[in-house]
Amino acid sequence: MLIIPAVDIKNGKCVQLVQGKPGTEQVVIENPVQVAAQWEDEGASILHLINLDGAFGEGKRNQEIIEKIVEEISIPIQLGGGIRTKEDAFYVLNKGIDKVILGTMAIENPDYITELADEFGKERIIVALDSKDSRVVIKGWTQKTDKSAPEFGRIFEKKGAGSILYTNVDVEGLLEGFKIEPALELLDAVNIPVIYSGGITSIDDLRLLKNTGIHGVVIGSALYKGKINFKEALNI
Ligand code: AMZ
Repeated sequence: MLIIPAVDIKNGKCVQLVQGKPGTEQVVIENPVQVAAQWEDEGASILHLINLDGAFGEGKRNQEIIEKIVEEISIPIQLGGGIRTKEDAFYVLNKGIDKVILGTMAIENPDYITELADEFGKERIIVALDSKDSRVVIKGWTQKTDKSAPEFGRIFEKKGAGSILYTNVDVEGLLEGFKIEPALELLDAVNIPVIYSGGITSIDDLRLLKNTGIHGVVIGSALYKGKINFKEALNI
């Protein structure tokens, strides 16, 4: 199981929010480039990079920092947040980003998934299914759709998504653990790899997920708050 550290950028800083709400910053670190380099030094094999301003509709922010991170580190990067047009996806996939994470765009224009998968290879296309009260949410988690993650998962697998990033928004950033059932329902529904995120708080949480067939996990707050030691996590 891949253990993937998260660097979420807002206003040029590395932050961790509670349930994705602006203003709830529980971690604020000045230099995201240094933070990314530190995860590489500690043995990360992939970096999960989110442009939170982009997810909130301000895609132009943080571009320089993202480019600097691409320049500084040599491990693959999966980037999400504010990739809302095909052109946005083309741009970053041609600029050193290994995989794009598509949330809002995938829901609004599912056929773009197919076009991007045809152009770049499906393994470079991750669809984000962020779930709140059992419904997928988009636009920085402010807008609810009418379907659940398993329902969208089936659709997007057919459209050519290479993998799914599933986030349980209900528990994200709370550091109180997570519910396994919604993740299992999604795993049952699709045959492509699923990466889990949201509420992971302990090494025991990781052991539980490892036994489910989950492809990888994204960890944020628990790493920054010292609840999980990254090197220990890599060795489970
Ligand atoms: O924290 C949030 N409010 C938030 C967040 N972390 N909102 C969206 N995102 C992430 C999703 C996904 O990886 O988990 O941004 C990406 C989706 O962005 P977009 O712009 O494609 O919908």
